[in-house]
Amino acid sequence: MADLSALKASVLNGKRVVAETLAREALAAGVDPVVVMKEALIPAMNEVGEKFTAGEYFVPEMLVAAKAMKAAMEVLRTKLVAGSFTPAGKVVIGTVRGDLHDIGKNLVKVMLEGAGFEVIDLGVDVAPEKFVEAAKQHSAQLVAMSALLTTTMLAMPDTVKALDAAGLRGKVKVMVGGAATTEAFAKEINADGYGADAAGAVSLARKLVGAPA
Ligand code: B1M
Repeated sequence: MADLSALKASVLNGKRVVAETLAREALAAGVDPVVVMKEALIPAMNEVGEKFTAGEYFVPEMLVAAKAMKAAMEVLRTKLVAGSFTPAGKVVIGTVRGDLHDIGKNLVKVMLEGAGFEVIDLGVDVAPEKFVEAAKQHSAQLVAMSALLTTTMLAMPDTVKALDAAGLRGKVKVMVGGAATTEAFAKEINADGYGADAAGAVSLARKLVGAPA
């Protein structure tokens, strides 16, 4: 039986090798990778955030936890993307200007790939003009932006405006997400949708490109 609570604890304590091993064991025991994410990895990072807010964790603890989370996610990745065939659509994804948080964005990327989307990942700290350039270059149907900071979410409306100015808004839908954002914020900045989590991001992406649910 896979020990998801030990996996959660390994991420919380920044034990990268243990996290990687336990993620492998969970898959070998036949646990659905989505369950591993929902029951171990995401709750672990949420708890890291709570500890940071409470002053129990500082940036170094957050960093090692993030590294352990990434290592475990990398193990799940192959299983999550297995089974994709014809691309459901092309998505350009990135974390917005000034923001270096990429765990949630990577999770959304992997889930989109798993759902059959072709994903062009621009990484972190992506300027509005980079999103525009990539959307044009790859003829993407969707631009997906992630922001974790209340300061950096303000780069999202700049990107929407830049896509507008480049004449792309008729061709490209925009979805936003990340802990700093909300449905109301998405509406306010004239985005086409908001994804609360990685699974929500997939349903929304399907809806926005008109792919079957
Ligand atoms: Co940062 N950090 N951090 N951090 N960090 C937060 C976000 C914070 C909430 C912690 C806190 O105070 N409780 C806080 C932000 C406060 C605010 O603005 N309101 C914060 C801060 C303050 C900072 C620094 C400023 C700290 C400092 O240096 N003093 C600094 C900023 C650096 C920068 O970006 N310029 C900083 C740095 C870091 C680390 C580098 C140490 C590390 C990031 C490592 C990395 O990503 N590679 C880090 C981490 C790990 C966190 C917490 C603990 C965890 C974030 C995370 O990975 N969560 C975080 C606290 C928290 O959120 N609980 C915190 C797990 C991840 C799966 O969730 O990214 O929300 P999330 O993604 C979810 C959904 O939001 C959604 O799906 C995902 C899966 O469900 N989603 C989308 C995400 N993107 C989406 C896009 C979509 C749709 C859905 O469509 C496009």
